Amino acid sequence: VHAPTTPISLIGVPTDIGAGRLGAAMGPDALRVAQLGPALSELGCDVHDLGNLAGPANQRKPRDPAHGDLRNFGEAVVWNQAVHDAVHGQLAAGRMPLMLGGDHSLAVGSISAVARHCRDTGKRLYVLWLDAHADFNTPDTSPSGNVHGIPVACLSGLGPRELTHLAGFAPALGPQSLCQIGLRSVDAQEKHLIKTHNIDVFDMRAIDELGMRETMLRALAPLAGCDPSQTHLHLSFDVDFLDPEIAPGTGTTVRGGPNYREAQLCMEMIADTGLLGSVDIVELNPALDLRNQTAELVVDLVQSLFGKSTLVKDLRR
Ligand code: 6HN
Ligand code: MN
Ligand code: MN
Ligand code: MN
Repeated sequence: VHAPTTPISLIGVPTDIGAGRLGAAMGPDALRVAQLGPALSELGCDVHDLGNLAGPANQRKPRDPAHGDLRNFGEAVVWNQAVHDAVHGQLAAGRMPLMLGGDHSLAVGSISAVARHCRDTGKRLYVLWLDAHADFNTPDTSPSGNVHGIPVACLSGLGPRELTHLAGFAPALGPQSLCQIGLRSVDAQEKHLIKTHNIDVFDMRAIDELGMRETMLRALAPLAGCDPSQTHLHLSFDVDFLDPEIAPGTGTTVRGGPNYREAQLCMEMIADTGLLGSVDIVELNPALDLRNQTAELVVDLVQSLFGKSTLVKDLRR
């Protein structure tokens, strides 16, 4: 596997506007402290850190019935517009955006921009969503009112228009374009929505039964034989996908996630497709981490995602 030749743009999104607790706003700097940029340069990638986007502060507003019964709704919209514009600009310039989150609400903006780019260029879009959660609540079903629990619904066309239509059309994502992996904490009403929307899900039970290799073979099967110039794979990587024993630095841990080797294999198999076009790294919360170990783990995994191989017989690196 070779490092992608597309130049990478790191984009910090320092906000926890969509989360239930503070701290994910420090995620971009924790990833920089853990040397994310240099770790990618070391592999031969061309990387530029564009710095952080700016947006409204988190005033921890209560749920607001006038705004979909969500918390910080207006602020989340402003952040997502900024994310959408930045990601769309980088894609149009032929670069690969890598979002340093920030909470998972930012995926509405990033994936809307990717969807728009794919529509503009006639590319096929496929999104892999690695997460302990489905993030498929709507404002009506959300138990928390937190915007990081609704991005998949928004991208599927369910939710407030300000978030469903960021790309200028909706839904940004059809069910054929999304696959979720690692789920183990899904609200009852989310299960209904996943079923009605026919979303492909490999939950932890599936990973237990199939193993990570077979899970990833099946998750990536729709991309078999795809022309790299016509296909765009987006990875939305919520750090709480990982088992909390190895990744404590995130706000909504759920035990029983993938271990170190399973996570590495997952990343290596995504790298092997050669189709990766954009990435979100979200929900890293340095205030809950131990000596930045979760950030360091994420950097290690992202190296695999960008072609670092543990194969002894792969003599390229
Ligand atoms: N995340 N399902 C819960 C909610 O509040 O809607 C948890 C969501 C967690 C979101 O981790 O990105
Ligand atoms: Mn998430
Ligand atoms: Mn999650
Ligand atoms: Mn592209």
